[in-house]
Amino acid sequence: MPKDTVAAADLGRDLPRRLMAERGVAPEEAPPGAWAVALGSVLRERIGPVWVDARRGARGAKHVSYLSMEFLVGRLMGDALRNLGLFDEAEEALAVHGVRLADVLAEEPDPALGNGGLGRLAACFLESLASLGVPAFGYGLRYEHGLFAQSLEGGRQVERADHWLHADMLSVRRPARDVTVGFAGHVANGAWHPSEFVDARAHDVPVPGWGGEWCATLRLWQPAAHEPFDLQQFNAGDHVGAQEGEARARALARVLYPEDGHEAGQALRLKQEYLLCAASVADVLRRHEAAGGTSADLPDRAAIQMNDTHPALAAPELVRLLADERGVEMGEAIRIARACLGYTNHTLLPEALEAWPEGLMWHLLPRHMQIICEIDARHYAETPQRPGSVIDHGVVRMGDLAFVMSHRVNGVSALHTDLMKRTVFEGLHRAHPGRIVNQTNGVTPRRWLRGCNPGLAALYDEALGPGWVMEPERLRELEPMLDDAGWLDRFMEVKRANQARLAGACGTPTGFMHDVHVKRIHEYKRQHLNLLETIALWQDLRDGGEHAPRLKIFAGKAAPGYALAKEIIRAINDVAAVVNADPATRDRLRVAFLPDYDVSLAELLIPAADLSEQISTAGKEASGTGNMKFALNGAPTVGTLDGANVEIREHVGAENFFLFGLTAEEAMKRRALPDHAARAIVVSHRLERALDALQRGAFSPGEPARHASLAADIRRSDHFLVASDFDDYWRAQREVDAAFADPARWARMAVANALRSGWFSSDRTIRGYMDEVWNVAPVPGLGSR
Ligand code: CBF
Repeated sequence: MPKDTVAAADLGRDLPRRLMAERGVAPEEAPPGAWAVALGSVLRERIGPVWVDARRGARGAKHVSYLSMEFLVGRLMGDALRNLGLFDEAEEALAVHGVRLADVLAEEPDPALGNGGLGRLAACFLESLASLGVPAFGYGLRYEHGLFAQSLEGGRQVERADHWLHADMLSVRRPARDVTVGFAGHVANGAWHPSEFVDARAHDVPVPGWGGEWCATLRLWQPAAHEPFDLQQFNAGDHVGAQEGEARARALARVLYPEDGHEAGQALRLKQEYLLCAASVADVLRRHEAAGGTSADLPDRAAIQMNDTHPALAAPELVRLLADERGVEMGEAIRIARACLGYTNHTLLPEALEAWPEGLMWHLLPRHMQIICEIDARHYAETPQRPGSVIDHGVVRMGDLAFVMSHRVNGVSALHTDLMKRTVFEGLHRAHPGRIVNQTNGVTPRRWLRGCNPGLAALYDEALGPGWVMEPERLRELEPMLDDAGWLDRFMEVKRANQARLAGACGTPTGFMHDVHVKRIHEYKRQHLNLLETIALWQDLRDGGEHAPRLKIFAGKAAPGYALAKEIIRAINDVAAVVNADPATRDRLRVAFLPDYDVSLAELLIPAADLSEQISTAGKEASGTGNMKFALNGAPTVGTLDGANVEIREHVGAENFFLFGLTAEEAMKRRALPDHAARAIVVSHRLERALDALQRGAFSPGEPARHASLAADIRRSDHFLVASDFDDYWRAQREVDAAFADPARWARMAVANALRSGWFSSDRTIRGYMDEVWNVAPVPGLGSR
């Protein structure tokens, strides 16, 4: 267990007291929700001294400021208890009152402050920074309703507002850190005079590191009206209009990713991004100056990371604050900003690389546009290679802006970084060789192994002692266990217990291979490839084929405006309804779509998985982090050579990975053939039959044309090469069947994956950023460096 440096915890005494103080109820009548509030309050008290000490200890040291529009943190209290070494004590203190800690922790809402990998990565990074003892702030927005809560109606995705803030257990309001942010207006003599103002209110979430010795801060900005209430308007009878300012300000952070198919949505998103950047950069400068820093020495004390292009406005904002408000010469301001800033690219999909219309930018951020023009002109003049312009065809290309204004730009897996250099950033890479570096993603083993898989953690503790959680590469020391049948049995016993736990929570059947495909629903992630294979498998079983009994589990959210992704969800559910009801096959094939995929559901699903589906079109998934979590929890991958799959396969061994599909290079060539889909379909009777069943309404008898467009899309355009990869995917899946049919072989594969995936720890990734991007060190005496 981690060293308990937290004030001698007497949770047995404090929890009931706090229950009465916070909720006015006695222990014997308290529901789990009331206990959760009490636990949150006690935790804040326990974390407080560590947090304050960390801030004091970091004074004068270089800080990392991680700017991200998403922080998919998941429930926080369990993690905090574990990292502080208070988990067992909390369990015992509650058990005295007949209450289960698990039930109490389940009362904490899972904040949907992110959409997918990029947001979850940011959360892992903060925890690793805290565990390694690095002074660090995460900066994000406090979305009132997060992404959305997903439910299914008739197999269709329905989006509802997520009301998570009713029980935000750990955050602390910091009014002294509030910032006022301006928009629009005009520029006179190089000075910006905004015409609108919004207050960014600071809410701090503590992120204690492993061992309870250090704590990072997640500072979330909540917008509020600068002038919330117009008394004169109210008294004149316009009672609602008098509060309009408040409604407008709150709209800024009501939801993550407001629909941007219209101008109002675009403006809202741009304002969100600027709100984050303006408040955070102001806060970074305030901290620096409060510690006696000057503009010139900012790069010695502040590393500012832009998580994707979303916070790219941090660059012109920092230049503005230095040049306009502190009188630094423009060229010098740009140089200082660049020395502080780093940019992480997370995707090469053209539609995901932000480009803001110039008109909108001039209207909302006129001074920033002037500065961007200045940056662009200077960059053009300084680079004889002429790599292209940040402002191009009426839009501001935020990827290029972030690149030009960063001293380091990184990709998130070896393949992705290589593709960055060869495709989207080819010109900029030639102009600035050495600026692009790779930092392969990672995940925190505290949450994604110790926390979500206590059975497996106990096995490791027994064999290695608890220290592996900060050094997961030590799991390789257990490789001799690959030849120990008894140990392999115990490992698989844990897997079965995790499947029973999932069954208890979600009603999934046991006794089947758990084949799990969970992530955002997107064509490039190819849930529809898996679905077509499911249909083909069902057809083959009905024809008398023999295959390992499988439960195909899908989960994930589709962006509200992404019609084809929603269509895929509906098709999965329609297929599930037919397949699950078929008495001829239901003992060998089941399909489940689990609604409302979030961090908490992932924590249940991943440890229960036998097989990890990572089947994106090669070249499209920047890295993936789910792939790492599955491998770490002992689920071999069926996957393409895409993103970090490539490195996972290298680590776990090719013999423990079910590879299929075109490589990134081959995929690019294949796509260039105008009739690539037709060519693949004509030679695959199996694919033709599965597509035909979907297209003719075999799974939607009441509405035969329901899935015709999905099938037609594959037949006609198939940009993501579902048809071209289908047969090889089928082959790989049959190899899975054969391996699974041999329990000893499967157990070895599962264990090899688990023991060899320690490299994919976010601690390793963070050390890479510390050395190659941020040039920061842990505070003396802390961290395992
Ligand atoms: O790098 C983290 C993740 O980011 C994404 O989710 C993203 O939002 N662009 C990518 O799609 C993932 O491949 C990547 O792992």
